Amino acid sequence: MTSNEDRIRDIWGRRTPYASGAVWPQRVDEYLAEGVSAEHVEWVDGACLLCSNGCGLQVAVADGRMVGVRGRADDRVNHGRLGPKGLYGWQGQLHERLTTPLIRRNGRLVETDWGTAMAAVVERSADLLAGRGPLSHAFYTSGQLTIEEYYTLAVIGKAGIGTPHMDGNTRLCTATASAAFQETFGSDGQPGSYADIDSCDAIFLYGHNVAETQTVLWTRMLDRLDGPNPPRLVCVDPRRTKVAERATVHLPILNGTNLALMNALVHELIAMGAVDAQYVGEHTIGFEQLRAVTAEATAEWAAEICAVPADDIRRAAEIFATSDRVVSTCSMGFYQSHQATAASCQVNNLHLLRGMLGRPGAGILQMNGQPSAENNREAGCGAALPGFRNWANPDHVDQLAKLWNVDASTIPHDGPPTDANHIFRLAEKGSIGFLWIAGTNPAVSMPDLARIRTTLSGDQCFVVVSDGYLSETAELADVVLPAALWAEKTGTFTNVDRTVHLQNKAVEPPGLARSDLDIWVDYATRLGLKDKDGRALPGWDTPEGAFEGWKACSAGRLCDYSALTYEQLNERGGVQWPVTAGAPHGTERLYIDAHFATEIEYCETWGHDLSTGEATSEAQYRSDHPDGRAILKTVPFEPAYETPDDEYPLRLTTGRTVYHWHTRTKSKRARQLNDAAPSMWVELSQQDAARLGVAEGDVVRVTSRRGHIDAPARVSHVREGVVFAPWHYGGDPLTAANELTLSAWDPVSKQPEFKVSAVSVRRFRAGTGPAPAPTNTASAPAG
Ligand SMILES: Nc1nc2c(c(=O)[nH]1)N[C@H]1C(S)=C(S)[C@@H](COP(=O)(O)OP(=O)(O)OC[C@H]3O[C@@H](n4cnc5c(=O)[nH]c(N)nc54)[C@H](O)[C@@H]3O)O[C@H]1N2
Ligand SMILES: Nc1nc2c(c(=O)[nH]1)N[C@H]1C(S)=C(S)[C@@H](COP(=O)(O)OP(=O)(O)OC[C@H]3O[C@@H](n4cnc5c(=O)[nH]c(N)nc54)[C@H](O)[C@@H]3O)O[C@H]1N2
Ligand code: SF4
Ligand SMILES: [Mo]
Repeated sequence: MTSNEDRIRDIWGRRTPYASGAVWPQRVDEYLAEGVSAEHVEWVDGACLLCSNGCGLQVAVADGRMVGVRGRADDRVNHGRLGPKGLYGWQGQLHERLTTPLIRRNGRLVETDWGTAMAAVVERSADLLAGRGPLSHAFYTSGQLTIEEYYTLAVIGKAGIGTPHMDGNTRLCTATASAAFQETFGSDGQPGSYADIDSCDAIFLYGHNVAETQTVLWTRMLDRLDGPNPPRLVCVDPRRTKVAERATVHLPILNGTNLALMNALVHELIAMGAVDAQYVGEHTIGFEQLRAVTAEATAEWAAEICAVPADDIRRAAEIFATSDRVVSTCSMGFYQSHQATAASCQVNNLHLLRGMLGRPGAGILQMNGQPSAENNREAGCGAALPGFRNWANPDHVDQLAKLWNVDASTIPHDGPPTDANHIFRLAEKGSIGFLWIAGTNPAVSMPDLARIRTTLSGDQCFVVVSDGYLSETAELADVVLPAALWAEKTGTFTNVDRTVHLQNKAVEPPGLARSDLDIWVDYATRLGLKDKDGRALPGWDTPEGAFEGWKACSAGRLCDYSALTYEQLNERGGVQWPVTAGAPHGTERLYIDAHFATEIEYCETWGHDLSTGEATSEAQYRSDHPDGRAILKTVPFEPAYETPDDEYPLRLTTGRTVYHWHTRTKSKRARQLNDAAPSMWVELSQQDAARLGVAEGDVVRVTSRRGHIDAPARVSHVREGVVFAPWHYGGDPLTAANELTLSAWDPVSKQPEFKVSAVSVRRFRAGTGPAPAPTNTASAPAG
């Protein structure tokens, strides 16, 4: 047991090395507020909700208040460990919470009661539905709510109101993971398992700073790296992250060049004769096309574009070619990019070419970032039908119509559902007149913020915000509803490797705050949403009722929860879906028989052209005969939307630091986390800093075509030509990285391009000391 040690300084804690094939040792991490003793608290089971890793934990409660957390030793995900956010982040929930609804009167938000607030919401909603119909309505939600909440809103939005305008901030986060799974395997759904780390002989991390963003997953990798027969590690990241420091090969490619690298890795693998011809022949289609598109993509060709040595690209390909069990992870460095889906599909393709899937140690982890991003996708709360159903397949729509007892015509399926980029565009123009935002803070997290602020503050669209705090977005709303947060309500959520956890309610929410589930059921009731027989939609008002509804909806689909119960989750901690009568304790890996979800009656999509985003027709899909085989596809590399020129000569990329969670609503209110990274900085390479006459700590102005920010410079190990900015520091337009980013997205996943904008940097004024950036992370000072 390691209690109350300084896990700000020692981010990953004590090593517990282990050998390939052994079980990852337990190590229980605990943090209790000062003066609290472990004997005097009650422990409530749950899991951490501060990233997609989903570490099992228990919440310590004393006198009705949260006073600490400790990891669950028996949980399959973390074997007891917690990282800095997990240990300290909960304290942020104790401060500056919203405790009453707010309503805008004469331009100002004033306190009100629930009756008044909900009446205002329902009146506007009912008027618009009567006058302009369902297309006037949009719901923009989260990757941080519970399955029960997502599924409840899915039923309200899709069966009750019937609007196609529903999406989650998962669009900004893991839309590409979902898209890449659909294009390759026919359906969303993570094939691999965290247990693959225990026996792999190589790990490839593509645009994934796991050391800071899934700290406990990194401790698992570190424990392998420090044990006997460690895996070889390949890291693709323009910064020298802690991952890069441990890598066998680090490829610090220019941001925006991922697909060039991936096409070269595939080219070199084929050239080395490392393809498992039997596996490819039996279980895939599209090999000849893949070979043709990558025919010219040699290591030398990619080296020019990515600005890394050709030999390093070949070494990486060799590691893949000579390993028997590779784990690959892919994250925002790949997903928030102009050819995001294509690059991420190439990661899937490498595994297929070597037949490395569905067995221990050989797995793909297309990452989720947020703790329940997966659930928004599967429950159909966003731009998808529930249960990975295909909106273009009338049988799938009929299944839902039957389940919900509504007309199939109510369920939006005339065309693809609306993505968040377009929802905001329609709200900007007023064609969406009612926008409900829950569990996300787009006034900081969306690209091109000046535009988002105008959209949210204008009169053309009525904006409802449910949040636990008065966020930058809530400040612009017409009605603000105080939401219960994690551990103040009961509900389930699913992590990266399909592990479902149940968080039991541990404490009461503050003041009048209510759970999102309660709020949405109240809204549906007041609106009078009914099924064909006049029964209330949704037909539940408790988390367990919603969970039962979701189980029925998921039955028979890849994400099948039908045999999972709250009891089992409480007994065992995490359980991996699918959980069915045939697999009552869950399923470690998908596709162990190499039979994929591409049958035409079953699949979630007919696929897309990865260059243009144009949908493949059903007829075309049928004539390609995937029939359970995976689909190999790629397209040629194209340059990013914005590339450097004389006026904007540098490439900005944005991302995270270990100590903060996104727009910091929680982490800035947790003392240890806030003190560790209190304010904004930007990172420059030594070469660029020297050229620009910038010294450590000098305030620089970073300017793009959209706006500018001012911040102290950290001269770090980011590669030459690239500027890195954390995007956590909203609130002040002069420190919010998204003032600089552009409204552009991948054509298939529609995930915004947060990782490349052209910028100029100049020294603005002298600093007062080193930049306020961490020194023990990727942001460490150079030299
Ligand atoms: N501490 C912390 N942890 C988090 C979060 C948090 O806010 N804070 N958020 C969670 C969420 S929602 C998410 S989505 C995940 C994200 O987790 P990550 O994807 O690991 O996080 P990022 O920092 O956005 O980006 C990862 C890396 O991509 C690199 N990169 C930038 N541009 C490119 C490029 O063009 N190509 C390549 N190959 N790499 C590039 C960056 O240098 C960065 O190190 O983290 C989750 N975990
Ligand atoms: N430039 C740049 N921009 C990015 C990214 C990047 O890498 N670079 N990453 C993108 C990614 S991956 C993501 S995931 C998004 C994240 O962007 P956001 O979702 O906007 O960020 P959060 O700060 O997590 O906002 C979540 C909000 O929900 C509230 N909340 C938490 N729990 C609950 C709950 O149970 N109920 C309700 N009603 N509210 C709750 C929190 O207080 C907070 O205000 O940002 C994206 N934006
Ligand atoms: S790795 Fe993620 S889930 Fe685990 S403790 Fe840290 S923030 Fe929480
Ligand atoms: Mo994310």
